Amino acid sequence: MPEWTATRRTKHLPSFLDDARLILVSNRAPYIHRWHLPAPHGDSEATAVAVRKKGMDFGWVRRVPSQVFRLFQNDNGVRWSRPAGGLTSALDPAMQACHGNWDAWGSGSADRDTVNTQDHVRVPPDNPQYTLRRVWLSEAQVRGFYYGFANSALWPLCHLHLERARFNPLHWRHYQAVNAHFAAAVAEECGAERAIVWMQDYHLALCPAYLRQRRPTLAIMHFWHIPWPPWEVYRACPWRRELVEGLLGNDLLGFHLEQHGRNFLECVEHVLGASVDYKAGVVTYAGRETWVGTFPISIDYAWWTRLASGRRVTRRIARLRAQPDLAFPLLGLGVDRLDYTKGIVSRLEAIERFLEKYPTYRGRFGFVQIMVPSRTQIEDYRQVKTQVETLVERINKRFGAGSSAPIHYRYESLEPAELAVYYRMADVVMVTSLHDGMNLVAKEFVAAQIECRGVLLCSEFAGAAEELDSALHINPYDIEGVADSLKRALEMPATEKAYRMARLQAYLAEHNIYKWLADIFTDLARIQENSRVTVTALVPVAASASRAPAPRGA
Ligand code: GDG
Repeated sequence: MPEWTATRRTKHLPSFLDDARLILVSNRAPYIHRWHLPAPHGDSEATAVAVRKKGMDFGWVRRVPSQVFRLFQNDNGVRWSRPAGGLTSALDPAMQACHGNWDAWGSGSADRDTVNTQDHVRVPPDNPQYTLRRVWLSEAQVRGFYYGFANSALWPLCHLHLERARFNPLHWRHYQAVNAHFAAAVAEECGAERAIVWMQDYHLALCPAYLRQRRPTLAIMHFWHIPWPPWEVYRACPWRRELVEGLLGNDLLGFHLEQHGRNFLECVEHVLGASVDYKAGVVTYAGRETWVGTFPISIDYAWWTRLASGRRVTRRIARLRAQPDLAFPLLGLGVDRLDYTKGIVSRLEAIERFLEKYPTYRGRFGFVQIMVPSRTQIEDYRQVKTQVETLVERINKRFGAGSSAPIHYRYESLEPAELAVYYRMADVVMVTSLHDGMNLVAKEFVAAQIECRGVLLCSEFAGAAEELDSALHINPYDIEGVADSLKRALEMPATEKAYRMARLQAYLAEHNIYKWLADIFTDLARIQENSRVTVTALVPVAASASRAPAPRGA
């Protein structure tokens, strides 16, 4: 029985929050509403294209006011969905347990039509637990801030793909403006109440300092979901000073791995010449302290296990297994947002090498690659898609016979229940990230392995590898080595597979998303308590071990 359950978390949260309101802030929203038919104000280019393609005339729709349009639409006119991605899938269960308030960009075509006058909507739409406040961005802001600076500069920079990073001053200006816009929305949301603001990720690096200017005494913390690069790479960013200054507006800044935190501290020291206590993990700059801690994110383990145990899943597996294109005795699986950091091309190359080197597996081993569309407006992402599809075609041509092609490729977004089906059915899951903050797919697979018969191949460059020591660790740059590890996984005795999987499960059942939350809030409480003591005593308190963020896995 895991120690940290949703119920226990809910019970303990008020003491962590100390009656303050929790406001979570991220770029991506956990729920998106879309018009099933085109919206009257035509705010979705995708919908417009779909309508054009189908040759339908929805001109009349655009001429009626939205209130009237909504009467025509009825409930089926608007559909909601959860975006794919680690941040929202990890934090939604946490927010459901905390009943806080989540502020995020409203990007769906029906988002404006589903909020009240304060831009609020209760979510999850089918079982409301907390309030989502939608923040509106213009198209130019989305291009400059989201596709531009966040995903074409910071993302590649933090994942060590310097050659892909584009540092464009216009994108930077949009990034600044959007961060200021978020800070204003959050300040308004806090009102005069006591609140804890929890920022998320690389889209909002400047927001903590902007918010601090407006509300100097607010408790602000931030979780950085991706790696922080070493100084030698980070220094390439023309706005390296502004970014770290922005993040030092936080009281607490969390990373998945100790190494990422250390990289951050080194960058702060180099760029700002700030005073850094590496042992305690604290920066003193401009008269205030920012604590840096390590908190490896996790999943709602029990939820995934329950999902995978359902009778519908069992029936669906039987149906899929009966399909001729999946009727292989051994099945591998890859699940990723389409991203060059996930090493999908290397993975396919390793599978090709495996089938070439070990011909007895031809016709006996199939591989399902689920690739979720992501950042499709960025050229680098379109190129990876083409590379992957070319490789899939080549492998299937080389090793396919009749209707049974070894690679079964799905380029689409799937519901978690369908993902659970694949996780439970797989003999092996390949996580081949070239660099990854954590990788939740690795953890979800473990939770869904009800029969303990699958093997996890986990890249040593994914944060998950640090905790998941009973997985087979692989180096995705070593194609030959990955091909051999795949063979080892498939030939592993059933008892060893079960032993390894059971160990991983025991670890994750305890180190789940609720423990992650508890660790972060306990640490924030410790920091706040200490700063209260400091102020009351009016004497400087030296950084002590007791104030240091909890060690990893503690
Ligand atoms: C960042 C960091 C870090 C997958 N297909 C669908 C879908 N998913 C969900 C999975 C999983 C998530 O997306 C992907 O997890 P990752 O960890 O690979 O996430 P990134 O998007 O790269 O996120 C990463 C994470 O933040 C958390 O801190 O682990 O290192 O890069 O949860 O289940 N979700 C939906 N449809 C799909 O088709 N809705």
